[in-house]
Amino acid sequence: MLEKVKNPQDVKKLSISELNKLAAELRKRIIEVTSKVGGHVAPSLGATDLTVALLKVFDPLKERIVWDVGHQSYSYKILTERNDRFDTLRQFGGISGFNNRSESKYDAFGVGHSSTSISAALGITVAKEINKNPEKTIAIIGDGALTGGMAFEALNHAGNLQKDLVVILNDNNMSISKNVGALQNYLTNILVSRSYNTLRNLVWDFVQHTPARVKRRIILSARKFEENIINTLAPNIIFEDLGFKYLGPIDGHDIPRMVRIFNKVKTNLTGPVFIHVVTQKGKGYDFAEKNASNFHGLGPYEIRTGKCVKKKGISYSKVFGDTLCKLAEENNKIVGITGAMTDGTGLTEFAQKFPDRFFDVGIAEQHSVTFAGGLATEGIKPFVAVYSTFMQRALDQVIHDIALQKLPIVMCLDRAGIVGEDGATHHGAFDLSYLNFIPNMTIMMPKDAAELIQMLEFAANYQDGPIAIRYPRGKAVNLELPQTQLKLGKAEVIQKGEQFAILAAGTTCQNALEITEMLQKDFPKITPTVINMRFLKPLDKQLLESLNNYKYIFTLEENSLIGGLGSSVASYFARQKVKVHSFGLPDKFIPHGSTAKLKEAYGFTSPKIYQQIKQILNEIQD
Ligand SMILES: Cc1ncc(C[n+]2csc(CCOP(=O)(O)OP(=O)(O)O)c2C)c(N)n1
Repeated sequence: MLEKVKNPQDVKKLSISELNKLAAELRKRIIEVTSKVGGHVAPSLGATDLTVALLKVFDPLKERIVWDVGHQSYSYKILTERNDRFDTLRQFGGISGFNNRSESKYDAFGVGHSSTSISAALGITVAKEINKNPEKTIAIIGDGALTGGMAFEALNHAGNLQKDLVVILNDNNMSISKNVGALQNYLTNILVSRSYNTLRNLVWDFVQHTPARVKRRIILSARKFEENIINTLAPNIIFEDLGFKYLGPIDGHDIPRMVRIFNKVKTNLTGPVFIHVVTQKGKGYDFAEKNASNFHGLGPYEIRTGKCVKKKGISYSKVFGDTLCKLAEENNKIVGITGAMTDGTGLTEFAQKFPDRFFDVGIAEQHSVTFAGGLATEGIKPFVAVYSTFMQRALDQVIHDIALQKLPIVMCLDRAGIVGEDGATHHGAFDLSYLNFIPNMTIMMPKDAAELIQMLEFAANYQDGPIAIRYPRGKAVNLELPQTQLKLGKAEVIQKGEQFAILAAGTTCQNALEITEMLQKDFPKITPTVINMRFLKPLDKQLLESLNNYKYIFTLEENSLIGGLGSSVASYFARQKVKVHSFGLPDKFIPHGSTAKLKEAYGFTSPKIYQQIKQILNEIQD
């Protein structure tokens, strides 16, 4: 069937039984491709029936459909003219794992970070009205994404504006792991009182089909009936109180029912509508249903066994999690905080061992930081583990709530640098830049796993302001260099040379060592000084001063070249003769692809960096 269904117009021609068949084929296709390239399997399988029903009723080029995060939209991608490219999912030069306006006219809004869909869809709705376009706009948001502050801000605005916005809640009771928070408890309560809602929808259905003359009287009576009797069976629907018409809960795998309700919404209802759809994460693939959290996002796997193909080594996240457990055993003031990323940040064991000192705050990075600030004012030592890219959300909280008050929280920024297949929305390309300009910040960059442990121990005992520690995704490396003492604002000299120095940030120390080896083969007379900077802030100015009479300084960092180590070192030497040449990430959004391919394409491998250094040295020697 997928052979002949190329676009949403083709979906519209299908009968209900054909739609069910289409959903089964979509699932098969998703499993086939993701088993080879990895990806967000469980979210996309869970949203497949919903996608089919949506496209049966709505026209995405007219109504516009905004997905939240976009990780659940693989079926949508396949049905919007991307089936022939679906095998290239998340690979360099292939289609993205999220929605992207530059990839397809069907993608109404670019996504990757959570909780943006209602805001964007509301903007589109208002723009349509200004442009005299009567079509509705649709936002699809998960229960996890609904825990994010932006979603509440948008609901608040939308309920007041009363425009034709349709919000579909894809409620599977899961974020990446189990969803948390009072709102999720509330959604579960709604499910429990399902019979109430069924009855209520019957009343609304009936009202819609009565002549206008009697409609008003019936609505008034129905409201009274609802207030007096039915509300005693169930909680008030919060979304109705916010100005939405609430429909649901609806079985998100019952395609005919969804088609009926979406048709009703399309033709009969105006103003903001909230449709509560209940789905099962991973639906249709046994392993993903049973272990939805593992199948949220993963690398290639074997379809028959559901097992990952690649063996994972010990990651930096695991080193962080293990060390924090150890530190928390010694110090009962230490707490761990994450924003819906317990597994990803390595805090699973901490959560089990210290349930009273662990807080998953939901997809609420801003809140996580200020919450930690509050804890710190009372002498608690919070470690906030957030991916580098998601901490972008909390910039003002870091500046205003933490740094300004010099509160000693520790921000553990995982996934710093290039992250690979998740692409531009997920690379940790900016943290050094967005933290560097903040007064009172201490910024540390471990060169390897052993140094990450040292830095966490240092941070646990540091009381003089906030600390950020940034480390990359993936397998933890140990450079097996002799361990030296860690002192605030002091770099580590790995090799003492003369005239040329390589200053490396964090794990680029490994590149510095590889480049040094290559250099000594081609230029045996040159011995460069190799420095592990350890701290971007405070910058080791005493050490920089000792390099004043050098000819060339090369800096390495897996961060944007604007605002990071290279910028700081270049501005320090601005009035000196020494020339600073910086290697890092360009002033561009880096796309998706394997980390190895991306580093190759953007010149960030040791041989490629060395080629440029060699050229510079050849020019000097000429
Ligand atoms: C700001 C931000 N923080 C964290 C994430 C990581 N993240 C991606 S999907 C997800 C869970 C989303 O849950 P839900 O919206 O319920 O969708 P589901 O996967 O269950 O369908 C999280 C935490 C993100 N994308 N953006």
